[in-house]
Amino acid sequence: MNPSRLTRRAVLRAAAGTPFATSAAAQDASPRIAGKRPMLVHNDFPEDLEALPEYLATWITPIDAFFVRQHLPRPTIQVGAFRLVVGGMVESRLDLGIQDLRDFPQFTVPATLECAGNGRNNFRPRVPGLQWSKGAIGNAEWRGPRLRDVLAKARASSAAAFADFNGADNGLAKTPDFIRSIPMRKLLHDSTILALSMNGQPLPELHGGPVRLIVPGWDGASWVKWVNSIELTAQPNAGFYMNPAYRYPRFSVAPGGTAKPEEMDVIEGMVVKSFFATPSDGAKVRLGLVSLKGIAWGGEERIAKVEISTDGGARWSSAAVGREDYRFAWRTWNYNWKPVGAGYHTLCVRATDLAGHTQPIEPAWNPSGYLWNGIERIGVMVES
Ligand SMILES: Nc1nc2c(c(=O)[nH]1)N[C@H]1C(S)=C(S)[C@@H](COP(=O)(O)O)O[C@H]1N2
Ligand SMILES: [Mo]
Repeated sequence: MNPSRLTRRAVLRAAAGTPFATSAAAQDASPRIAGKRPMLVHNDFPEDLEALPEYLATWITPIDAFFVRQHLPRPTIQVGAFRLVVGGMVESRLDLGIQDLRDFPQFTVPATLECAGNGRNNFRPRVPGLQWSKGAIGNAEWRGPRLRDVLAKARASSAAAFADFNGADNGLAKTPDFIRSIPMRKLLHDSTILALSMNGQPLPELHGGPVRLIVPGWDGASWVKWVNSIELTAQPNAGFYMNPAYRYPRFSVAPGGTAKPEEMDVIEGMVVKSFFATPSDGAKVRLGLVSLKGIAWGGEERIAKVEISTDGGARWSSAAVGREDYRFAWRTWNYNWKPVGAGYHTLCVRATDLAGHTQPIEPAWNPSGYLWNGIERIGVMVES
C-alpha cells in the first residue's frame, strides 16, 4: 500500500478529532505539530512534515501550512545569546548577534523552497528516502541582509570560491553534522540573503529561526537553517551532505541502476514543474464550471506558460497565470473547466519555463529520487 495514503487518512482522522488508531504502522499515528495545520507526518521527531495539496493554492504559503524537513533534532536557541561567526578566508573575522544582522540593509525576497526529494514517491522502481508526494514545497517572503554585504564586511579573500554553512543542529550517532557549501557566484547574487523573517514574522524555529540561508531557485538542502557558522574556503566541504547526498547523475542511468560516484554532480537549480492544488485526485465534482488551481515554478527560470489538458493529454490549452511575477517565486495558475459531460475525466497540467524547458511525462530515474517533475495527472469524477 502507498504509505502516504495511509498517512493521509490518519491526517484526516486527526483533523476530524477522532482518536488515533493504535496501528502497527508508525506513519499511521499522525500527531498535530504545534503551529501547523494537519500535515502528512513522515516523521514526528525530528519533524518531517508535508503540506496537503490544497494548502498550496495561494501565492504565499502561510507558515502553518509550510512543509518542514530536518535531518537532525532541532536545536534550542536563545535568540539574545545567538552568535553567527564568519571566518576562514576572510581578513576580518566577524562574530555577529541578531541585532548586528538587523543593522545591515534588509531586503525582501519572495522565493519558493522545494526539497530536492519532493515527488520521490513517484519513482519506479521505488528509491529509499522520505516518500514525499508533492507537498515538500512552499512559497514565502523572506527578509534579511544580503550575503554579499556580510561577506564584504568580513573582507572575504578573492581566492575564496565557496562558503561552508553550518547550523546550530549537531551530528548525532549515525547522522553527520549538516554542512553545505555554496559557490561564491551564487552567494554574491542580489537575492541570496540570510533570512531573519518569513512572511513578515520573525523566522520560526522550525524553519531555521533566528537565521537561515535563502538560496533562491536552488534545492532546499542549500537553505541551511539556524546558521551559526560561515567559513570561506577554496574547496567545497567533503562531508556527507555534499557527497554523496544531494547529487544527481551526470549521465542518465537505467531505472534501478547505479551511477559512478565521480559522475554525480551537486544539485543546484531546481527544474520546471507544476501541479494541481485543487481539485484533489479522485475528487467528485458537480457538472458545471469547475475551477482548477495550482502552482508552477522553474527554479532559477521564470515560467513562460502553464497548460491544461482535460482529456488525458490529447489537447492542451493555456491556463491563466497569477499576476505576482518574481524570478524565484512560484506562479499561481487557474483554469475554469467546463466538462463536456458527466463521467471520469483525466486532467493534466504542464509548465514551460522561459529557457524552453518543459515537463517530461516521466523524469529520469535516479538512485536517490531527486528532481521529480513529471506532468501531473489527476482523475476527477463529474456527476450530473
Ligand atoms: N541546519 C539544517 N538546515 C537544513 C536542513 C537540516 O537538516 N539542518 N534540512 C535542509 C533541507 S533537506 C530542506 S528541504 C530545507 C527544508 O526547510 P524547511 O524545514 O524550512 O521547509 O531545509 C534545509 N536546511
Ligand atoms: Mo530537502
